[in-house]
Amino acid sequence: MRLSRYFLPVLKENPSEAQIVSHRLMLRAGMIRQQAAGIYSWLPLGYKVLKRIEQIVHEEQERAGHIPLLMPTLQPADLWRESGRYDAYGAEMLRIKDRHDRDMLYGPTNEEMITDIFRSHVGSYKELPLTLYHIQWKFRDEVRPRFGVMRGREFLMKDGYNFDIDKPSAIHAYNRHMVSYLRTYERMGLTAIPMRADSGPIGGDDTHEFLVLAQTGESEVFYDDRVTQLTLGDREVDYDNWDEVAGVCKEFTTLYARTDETHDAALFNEIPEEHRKVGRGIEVGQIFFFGTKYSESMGAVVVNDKGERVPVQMGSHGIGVSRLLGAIIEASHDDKGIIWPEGVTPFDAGIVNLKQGDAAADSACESLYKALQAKGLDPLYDDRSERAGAKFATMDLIGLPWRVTVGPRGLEKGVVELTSRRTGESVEMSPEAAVEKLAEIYAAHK
Ligand code: 5CA
Repeated sequence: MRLSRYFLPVLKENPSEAQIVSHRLMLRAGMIRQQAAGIYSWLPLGYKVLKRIEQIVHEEQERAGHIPLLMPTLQPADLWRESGRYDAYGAEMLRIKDRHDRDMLYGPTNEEMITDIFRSHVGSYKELPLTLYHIQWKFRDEVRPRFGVMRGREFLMKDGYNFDIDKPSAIHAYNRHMVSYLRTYERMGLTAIPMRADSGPIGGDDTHEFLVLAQTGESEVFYDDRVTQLTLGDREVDYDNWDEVAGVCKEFTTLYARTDETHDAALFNEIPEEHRKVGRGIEVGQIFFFGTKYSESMGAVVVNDKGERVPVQMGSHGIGVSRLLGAIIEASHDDKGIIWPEGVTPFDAGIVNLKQGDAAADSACESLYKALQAKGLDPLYDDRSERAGAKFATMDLIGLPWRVTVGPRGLEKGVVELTSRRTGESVEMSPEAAVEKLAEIYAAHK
C-alpha cells in the first residue's frame, strides 16, 4: 500500500476521552472510531489487524480439529426461553422486536443456538466428537463500556462449542481448547496465563480464564511468577493424544494462578515469597466445561454405544478477538506508539522515502516496494512529500515492527537502513539484503 493513497486518519493530539494507552493509541493511529458508547467502526488499519488476529484464531482452531461455521447475530427469544436464560440474562441482553411483534435479541453468546443446530442434525455417538465454532459479533449492553475495544458493547468473539458422548471425552475437548488457545496467544506475541476462574452466567464446574498481565487490566490476579516463563514454543502437540494434551495443560496450570474470584489466600501463601505476585490482567479468553446444562434443558440427546439415549456433554470456549487488539497494545508499546508483534502487524514493513521527488530515492523505493511484494510481504510505502521527522513519527505511532529508510545519501553508498521498531537499532545494508532479511524474519511467522 502507498500511504498517499491509503486512509490513515492519524490524530496529532491525545484524545481526552481515552483513559488507557491502548485506547489512546488506537484512536491516534486511526484504527477505530467510536460511533456510540462501546460501538466502533474499524478503520482500515484497525480492520487489517482485526483480520490478522481472526486468521490466527482460525488457523489454530482448525489445527485442533475444530470446524468453522457462521451463526447469525440476531436470535429468536424462544430458543433462550428453552434454556431459561432469556429472563436470567438481565439488562445486558439487547432485546428487539421485529415487525410481527416477535421477540428477538442480539446474541451475547451462542450456547442455545448451537445446541439447536446440534439437536436437529446429530443423533448418534458415531457422529461424535464434534466441535463447532464461529467468529461473530456479539452484543452485551455493558453497564460501563470503557477502554475502547477492551470492554465494548458490540465486540467480536470466537466462540466454540464441543459435543462429546461422555465426561472424559468432554474433558479432553476442554484440554484441547486450552492448548490451542496457548498456541493462539503465543503466535500473537502474548503471554496469556490460564487461571482458574468463576463460570458466571455461562454456568458449569470447570473454567479457566486466559489473562494477559497489564497494569490496566480489569481483573485482579494472584500468581506464582514462574508461570510467566512457560512457553509452548515450536513443539508439535498431537491433539488426538489425550495424555499428551492433558500433560501440556498440567504443565501450564500447576503453578498457582487465579483471579480474585477464586483466590485462596492460604494456598497463595505457600508460594515462596520471591515468586508470589499480585497484579492485574486482561481477560482475553475463557473456556468452560458445563456438561449437560444446555443439552438437558434443550433436548440435545444422542444414542450411545449401548443404545441408551443420553444428553450430550458440552463445553464452550471463547476468545475476545476485538479485545485482543487492546491487549496486544497494552503489552507492546512505548512512548512513541504501538509496537506490533510480527504475527499480527497490519503491514510487514514501512518504507520511508527521505526525499520524495529525488529520482534515485524514488526509484529505489519503488524497487524495494515491488521486491517485498514479490516475496509475499505486505509493505506500507510512505511516498508522501512530508518531512522525514513527520514520516518517522507516523511509522512509530502505527508501530510496524520494521522500517526501511531510503535516502539519497545512503544510496550513494549503495545502502538503505533497516530499523527495528522494538529495539530502535538500525543497520545499513543493500536494498537486496534488506528484502532477504525481512523475508527471513517473516518466514518464521507465516
Ligand atoms: N460462551 C462463552 C464462551 S464461548 C462466553 O461467552 N464466554 S465469555 O463471556 O467469557 O466471553 C469470551 C471472551 O470474550 C472473554 O474472555 C473476553 O475476552 C471477551 N469479551 C467478553 N465481554 C467483552 C466485551 N464487553 N468487550 C470485549 N470483549 C469481551
